Amino acid sequence: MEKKDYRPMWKELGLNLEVHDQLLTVLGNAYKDIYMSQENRPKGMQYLDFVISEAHGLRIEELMETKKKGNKVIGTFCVYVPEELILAVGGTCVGLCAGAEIGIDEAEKVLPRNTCALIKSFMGFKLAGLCPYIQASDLVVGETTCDGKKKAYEILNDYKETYVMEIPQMKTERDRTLWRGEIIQFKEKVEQLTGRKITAENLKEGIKIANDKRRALQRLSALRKAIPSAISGLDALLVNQIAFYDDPLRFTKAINDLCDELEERVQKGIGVTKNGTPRILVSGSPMAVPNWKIPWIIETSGAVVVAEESCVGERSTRDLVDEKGKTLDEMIDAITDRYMKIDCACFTPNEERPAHILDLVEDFKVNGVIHYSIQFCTPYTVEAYKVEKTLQQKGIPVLKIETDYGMEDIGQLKTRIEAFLEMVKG
Ligand code: BJ8
Repeated sequence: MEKKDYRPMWKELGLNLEVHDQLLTVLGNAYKDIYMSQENRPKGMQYLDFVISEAHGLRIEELMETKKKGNKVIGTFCVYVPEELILAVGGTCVGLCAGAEIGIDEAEKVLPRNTCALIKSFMGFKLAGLCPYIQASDLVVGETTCDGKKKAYEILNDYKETYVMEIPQMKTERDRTLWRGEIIQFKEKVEQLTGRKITAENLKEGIKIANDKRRALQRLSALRKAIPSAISGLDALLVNQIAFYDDPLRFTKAINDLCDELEERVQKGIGVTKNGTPRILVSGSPMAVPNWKIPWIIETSGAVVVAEESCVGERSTRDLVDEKGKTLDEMIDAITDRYMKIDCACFTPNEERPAHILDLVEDFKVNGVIHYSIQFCTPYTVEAYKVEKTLQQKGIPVLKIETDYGMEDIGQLKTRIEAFLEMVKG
């Protein structure tokens, strides 16, 4: 089928058409090489292949359609932004482009070179005119997680209105009070932006939509415990990545269908790996589309990734919002508590995270952990020490990796990962 020409829409959104074309070509080729070359993929992945092929096309068209109906689109960069409040008023929450090196030259005009790749990427996407999601957004919501992000949002605000939520750095009662206040203030911001009131009824619905999506992802995660693995780590990562920008109702249905298929595979013992394939947990910084570098190296070196201890993975799907609340106040409490459980390395102390990693190692019968930090990401790079120590004390093999979005270190990383996998097997 002839692909629709979205260039008029991209032009209207103010994208840099020439460079955007180049980006789509690079992405299309990378997807073909990394994803379509995998063998024995579940049929349900065809939906995800379609979504990714239309990520800058049909999905953006859908966003523009919903905007025409008076609904708002809100762009985010962090799993701390409570999407329940956005869904409550018929809004759409989308994760913004932050996983590719393109636009870095533009980003480095306003940011120091030694800024983490994720931050440089979102700034580059905006400044180079390459992210249709930010262009389609009515508001960007940032957060005071790491220093790099919070200072970058001040600059981003010069180009796109950026509302910043204050995230506490600790988890005492006082911090919970601060965070609850932030959620209420954000609720008011959403109400002001949309001209719609958040009520107990619509918030209940928003909570349900977000929870249903998480439940589907939890189902997928649980199915990855099977030996042999019914799905590759690359495919499972893609599902978690697409969760940030697809329509939540359609996505939830598609992932539940995929899980039905995986359940059948598990029952029949059908897998994408052979017996004895090392099972790897990847832990650390989030991997936004199209950051597939590390799992791709791992899975083309004879191992399988069985879980991601990351915001694009377990950290954002593990906890649900308690649905028992009846009043608005009770629901805000439930949202506050759910988000306070996120164990991002921006918190201190962050003892929950090593404990969660140990649980994952046990539950998923993990043979080794690869700790991944985006280069210049201080929170995760520093916290890697504690993670490594905890794992070593239990005799669990661990490899620490620090890298950016570039491809220059692929050979070196492959050598290190292959040596690690040999050790894990031995
Ligand atoms: S809750 S992990 S999504 S902040 S990689 S920009 S931390 S220097 S992305 Fe994150 Fe929210 Fe935490 Fe999750 Fe800074 Fe590190 Fe860069 Fe990072």
